[in-house]
Amino acid sequence: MPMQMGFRWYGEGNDSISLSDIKQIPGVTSIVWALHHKQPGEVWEKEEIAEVKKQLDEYGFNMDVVESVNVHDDIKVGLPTRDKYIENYIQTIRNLKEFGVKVICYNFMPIFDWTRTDLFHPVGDGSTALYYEKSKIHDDPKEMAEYILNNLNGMTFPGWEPERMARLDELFELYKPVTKEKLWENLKYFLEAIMPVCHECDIKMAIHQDDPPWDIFGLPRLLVNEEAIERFLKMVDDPYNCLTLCSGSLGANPNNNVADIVRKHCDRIAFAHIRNVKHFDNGDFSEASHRDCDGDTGILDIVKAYHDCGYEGYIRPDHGRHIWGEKCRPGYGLYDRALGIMYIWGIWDMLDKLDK
Ligand code: CS2
Ligand code: MN
Repeated sequence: MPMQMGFRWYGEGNDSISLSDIKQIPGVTSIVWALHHKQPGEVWEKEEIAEVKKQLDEYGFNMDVVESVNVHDDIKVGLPTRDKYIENYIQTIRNLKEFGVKVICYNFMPIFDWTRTDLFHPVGDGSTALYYEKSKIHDDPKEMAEYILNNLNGMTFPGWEPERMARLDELFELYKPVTKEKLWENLKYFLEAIMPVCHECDIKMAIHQDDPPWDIFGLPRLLVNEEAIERFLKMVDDPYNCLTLCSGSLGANPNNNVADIVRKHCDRIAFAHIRNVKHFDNGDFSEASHRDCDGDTGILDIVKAYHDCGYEGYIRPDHGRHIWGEKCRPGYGLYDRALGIMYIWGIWDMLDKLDK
C-alpha cells in the first residue's frame, strides 16, 4: 500500500473549494477535515460528524484524518479545570471512532497557532505566499493578531478564532506562570490521560510541530527540533502517541533536517505535511511552491525518506501559494496545493518504478 493522499478542506459553506474540485485532483482519497465551528474543549457530537460523513461519502472520500481537534487552554496551562476538558476530549475521540477516524492531528502551541507577518507576500512571479518577517514579531502580539484577523478574506481560521483573540490580555496572563518545563508536564498529563482511550478506539494522536519552531512573544514553544521530537516520543512511549510531521514548520529553522527525522521516526509518523520554505539571510522566510529548488526544505530528500521507509500513513500538501488570481483562505487555495500533490506523486511514482 502506498502513502494515502489527503487534502485539507474547511467544510461546506466554509471553503472556497468544493469536494467536486478536490475529486479531480489525482489520487486524493482522504479529506482532512474538522468541525470548524467548535471551540476548543467542546465535545464533537455524533450528529455533527455524521453530517460531514454524508458529504464525503457522496464523493467516495474517507474521513480518516481530523485536523485539528484543538486542545483547550486550561489543559495547556494545567489548571484544575483541565480534567473536565480532558473528559470532553475523550468523548470526542469516542465519537470520532464511530465514524472510522484513524488519526487526530492537534498541536500544543500556547495562544497562537502558526504565525506569519504577511499573508500575501509577493513571490516575484505574480503569485503571493505566507511570509514571516522576524523583526516584526517582538512587537505587539495584538497588532499581529488584528492584522491576521483582518486579512482572512472574510473566513475564519482555526487557532485564530476572533473570540479567543479578543481575550489576548487574559490569555497572556494565564500563560505567565507556564514555563517550558511546565508546558512539557502538561502535555504529558494530557497524553497519559487519553492514551488508553486511543488504544481502545484505535486512533492515533499526531502532534503538529510549532510554527515557527522557536519561542515567540515570550511564549514557550515545545516541538521545535529533532531533540524535542525525541523527548516527546520517549516521554509517552506509546505507538498511539505519534507525529504529524510538518516539513514546513520544522523547515523554517535551517538547522532542522526533516529527511533525517523521517528516517529516524517513520514508525511514529501518522500524518505527513509537505511544505517548502525559502530562507533569507536575515532570518525571514517565505513559503514556496512544492518544487524542491524553489525552497530550502529538501522536498526531494523528504519524499524519498518516506518512500525508503515504506511509509503507508497519510500525507497532504501543506500550505500553497495563491496563484492565478485565486481568492481563497490564505495558504489553502486549490491550485498550488493541487500542483504540490502532482509533484509529490511524481517523485513517489518514479521511486516506485525504479524499485521494480
Ligand atoms: C497549519 C496549522 O501547518 C499547518 O497545517 O496550517 O494550522 C495546523 O493545521 C495546526 O497547527 C494543527 O493543529
Ligand atoms: Mn503543517
